Amino acid sequence: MCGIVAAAAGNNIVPVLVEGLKKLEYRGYDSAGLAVIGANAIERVRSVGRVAELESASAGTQAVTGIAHTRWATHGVPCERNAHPHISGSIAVVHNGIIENYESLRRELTAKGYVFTSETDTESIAHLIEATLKAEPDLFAAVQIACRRLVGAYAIAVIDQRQPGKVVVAREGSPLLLGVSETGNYAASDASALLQVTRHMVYLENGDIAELTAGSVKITRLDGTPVDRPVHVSQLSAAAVELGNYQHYMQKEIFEQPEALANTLEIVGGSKTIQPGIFGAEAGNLLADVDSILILACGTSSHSGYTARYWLEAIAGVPCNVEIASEYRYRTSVANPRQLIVAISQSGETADTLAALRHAKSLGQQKTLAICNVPESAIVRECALRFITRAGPEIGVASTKAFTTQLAALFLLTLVMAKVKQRLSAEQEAAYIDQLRHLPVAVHKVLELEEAIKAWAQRFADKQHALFLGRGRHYPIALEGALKLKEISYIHAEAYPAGELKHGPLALVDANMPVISVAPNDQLLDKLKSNLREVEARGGELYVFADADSEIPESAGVHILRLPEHYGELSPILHVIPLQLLSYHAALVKGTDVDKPRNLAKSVTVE
Ligand code: HGA
Repeated sequence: MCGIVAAAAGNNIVPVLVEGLKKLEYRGYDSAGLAVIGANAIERVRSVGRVAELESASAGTQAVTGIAHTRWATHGVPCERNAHPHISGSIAVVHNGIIENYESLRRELTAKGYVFTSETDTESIAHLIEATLKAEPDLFAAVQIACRRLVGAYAIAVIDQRQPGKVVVAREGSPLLLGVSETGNYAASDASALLQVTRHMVYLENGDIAELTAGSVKITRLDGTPVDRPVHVSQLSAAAVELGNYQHYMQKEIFEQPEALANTLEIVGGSKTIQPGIFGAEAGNLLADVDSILILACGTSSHSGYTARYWLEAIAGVPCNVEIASEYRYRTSVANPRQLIVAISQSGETADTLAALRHAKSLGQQKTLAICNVPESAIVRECALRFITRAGPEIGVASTKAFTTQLAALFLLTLVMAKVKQRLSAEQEAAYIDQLRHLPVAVHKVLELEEAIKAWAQRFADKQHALFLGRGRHYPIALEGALKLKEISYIHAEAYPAGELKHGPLALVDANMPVISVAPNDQLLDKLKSNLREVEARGGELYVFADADSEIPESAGVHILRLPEHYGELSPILHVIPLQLLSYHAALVKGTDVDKPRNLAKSVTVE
């Protein structure tokens, strides 16, 4: 979601702010802006659209202290008036998150004479800090006092024309880190924005506030208690966030999957067995007492959870439920302290998943496991156990390599649980490990289907709707295929377990409704074939992803692509790849903004 960059340095920081925003573009945004401390007044530039436009509009602006922002609107339409920074008197503020008590603050500040010029919740923070400065002239102290009055989630950065050379930042709920160096100090929503100036990062905790100048960093809690936060040297490679020879990040990330899986599975090494310790030192004891699993996630991560449910129940014999995090956190549920909570999130900052995890813990569920792609993220820090997928930075909004590496992690969890429950022989374990090890090669072969899939995509571009079918552990893969297609090509797509077809969606099938089916050669194939006949009989156009040995004949209305290998339990990991490619190429034909689909954001840090 929206991105923040802030800088206090010894030389002109405008290029650093702009470059930082460019690195955060992947998070999704609709407008951008920056403000710097000028010679006589705050200088602010805002624009609706791309950071490149902000860059042109701010050409010639120079300063040593400033803040910048990409906004993904939550309160008020995307327009210049609502774009950040927001100014009140001598101060300017950028904000990521949602202030829940903004209406009462707005009433209070309006009564004091402040005039609101935007519809955002953020503007109330600007006026609140300005009002506080009247009694407490020090910016750091005033922001502390003002933040204590905010309810909701925020990461903010503030500058004051009357206190040049200083940036104050604070976080509660939304991500924010500092980048420290000898020539200046910086803050941003994630490390990729600051690699241009430093590798030395300090991760702020919720409730932290920091003051940055070119030569100093001070961090306290909101009540003023000083805190020491360690400096981490970021291992993120700048090249990992570059596009290289690819046209889009999504394409790059689809093709990085063999490597991402190999890196994620490296933890298994050359061994023939898997130890619980891959989930953390405490895992052996903690998992021994687990009687069931509840997976909490949103979007694509929930689809990896739904797939894992089939594995966990079939292979490990552990009852497993999957719940959409935003639903779970608000319903009254029956707590089970022996249940393992698995929170899955690419960024580890997904607001709903984080809140659902905290809700589970507040109910007394202390057995928690994070499956995330970002080691220093909030979800990882707040779980007892963790597994870090090693997909590398995922920039495209539509998740691809994060999904397949989550599946690999969840399969490892399945094997560990099966061992704990004594349901896995040494031979079975070794065979599964061999299959896992071979996965990168198998994925590579599936990627070779790209040319054939491109031809299919041509036929999709003019369609309004599409139906995805799957059965068993491939039903979640159909869900993921439908989500990918709607996210980036804006073609309306729905997924059904194929057996449900006759209970409703068959009514929609005609020549204008392509039906995409995931049809691996498993025990449900014969049932699925009957479902496909039902579509064919109604004039529907079928696109089937089958295994080499699934005997489904091609005919006028039935197009078949065969995956090179039949992959048993791990087949969902292979079958999602052609669906990713299909969505990608359909979006290319339609000419949509593949990496930044309209209205969507990458790391969903608001509720
Ligand atoms: N609520 C603020 C900031 C939105 C945000 O954090 N987006 O990711 C606004 O609507 O401007």
